[in-house]
Amino acid sequence: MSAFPQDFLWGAATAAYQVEGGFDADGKGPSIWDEFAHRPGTTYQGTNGDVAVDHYHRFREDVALMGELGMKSYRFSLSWPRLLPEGRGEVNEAGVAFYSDLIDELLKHQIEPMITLYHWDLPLALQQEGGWEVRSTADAFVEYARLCYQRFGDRVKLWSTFNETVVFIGHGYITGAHPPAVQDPARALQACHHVFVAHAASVAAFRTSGIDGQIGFVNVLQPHTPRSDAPEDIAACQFADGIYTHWLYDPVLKGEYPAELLAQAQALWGVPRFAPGDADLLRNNRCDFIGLNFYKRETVAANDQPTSFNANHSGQRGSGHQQGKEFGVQGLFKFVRNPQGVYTDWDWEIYPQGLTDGIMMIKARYGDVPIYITENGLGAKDPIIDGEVRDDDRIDYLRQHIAAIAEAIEQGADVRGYYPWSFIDLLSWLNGFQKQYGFVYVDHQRGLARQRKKSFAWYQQVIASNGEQR
Ligand code: BGP
Repeated sequence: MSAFPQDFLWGAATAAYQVEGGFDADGKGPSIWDEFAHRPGTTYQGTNGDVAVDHYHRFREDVALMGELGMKSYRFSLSWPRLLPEGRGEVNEAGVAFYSDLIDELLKHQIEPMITLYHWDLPLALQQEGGWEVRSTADAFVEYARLCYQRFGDRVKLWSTFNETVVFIGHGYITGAHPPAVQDPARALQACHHVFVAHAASVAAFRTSGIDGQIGFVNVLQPHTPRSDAPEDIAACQFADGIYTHWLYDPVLKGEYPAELLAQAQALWGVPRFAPGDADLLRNNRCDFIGLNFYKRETVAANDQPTSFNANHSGQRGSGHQQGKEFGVQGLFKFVRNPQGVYTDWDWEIYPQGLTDGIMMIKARYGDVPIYITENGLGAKDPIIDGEVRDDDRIDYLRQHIAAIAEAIEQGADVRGYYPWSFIDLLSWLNGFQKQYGFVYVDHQRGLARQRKKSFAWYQQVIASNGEQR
């Protein structure tokens, strides 16, 4: 018998900026990524999302492929500036119509939409007013969320507010690799606080909207393992858990920051500053579910040098182990290469057991919260042999991770869905189109023609057998 419940949501995921294109079509406003990627030197070979894979114009063809694959659910994000070009105020009805048509098309194929409200493409107009560093952006987010509930809530039951705070705040405000390219941990923590406030206030708005659905938050799941049994490596590992997990999960699942770390951050940098009512807002608006994006684990060692920040997207292809920018705090921890580890070409350790362990760690700390695996996948340059995209490595990767989820379910975790990243080959934020993740290949030499990969037929059979044949 399958480990997976009958109503398990076998899906796949994408994000607006990475697939849609149509960056200035039909009244869409610019986002911070439109502006950033147009600056020379910011992305791999200057690639950007102007056209991406043109899903904006080809969504019917793409949804037909999703239907053929047998997907039960599709996780995608909405572009805030496509709906509200200035971030607030006037609504772009053409943008509403696009998402409305996409949702209808999905439902026509019996595919349950799962919406992410924020996958990093902040309206540029709001960045010009201070972005996440100012509280008014959180207010604008709630206005945007309400608009989405009103227009799409009759058909969409699964919502999440934010995707991966650790990445867009960490790279946006510590390493500077993502927009707005700031390098200041204190500013990062205040911006992050406004994200939590925006999340909690939009959960509150969801609860009063009358939508018969669930709302959650999507985080990177990055398990840590100490390099050795030495007490200093174990302590370093616990500290990494505190920063990469507790800081980011506690506010949305427990409704409060981890007390000790909060006290340390406030003593060191004076942030995050709370406005009156913030603590209650967080406490009263916890998530219905948590989305976990799992790609890799990190091995952690003690460090007597300044600690660096490091998350998905830091690594360049074949650069050896990725290095992040410094937090500016002496001697906390560092990530090191695991000599026994198997790594992707982008130096992300492949460690499926980490997914089981990570899910069980979430259950142990936060109780029986429903879980969706909202991203998981292998970024690789796929081989094309005799015209076929033979992505056997991806099949292997996904197979092992599906087994890891089955294991967690058998151990009692409430996992309700699996969304491999990604449905289709799309734009990797900093790596252009060379880092592929999809079941569907896009031929950039032949007018963005779609082609099913070997993994497409494989995943079709996984879904049809509810995970038994893999
Ligand atoms: C996650 C993001 C996705 C996607 C994925 C792969 O962190 O949520 O949007 O980009 O990582 O990352 P990359 O394209 O850098 O390999």
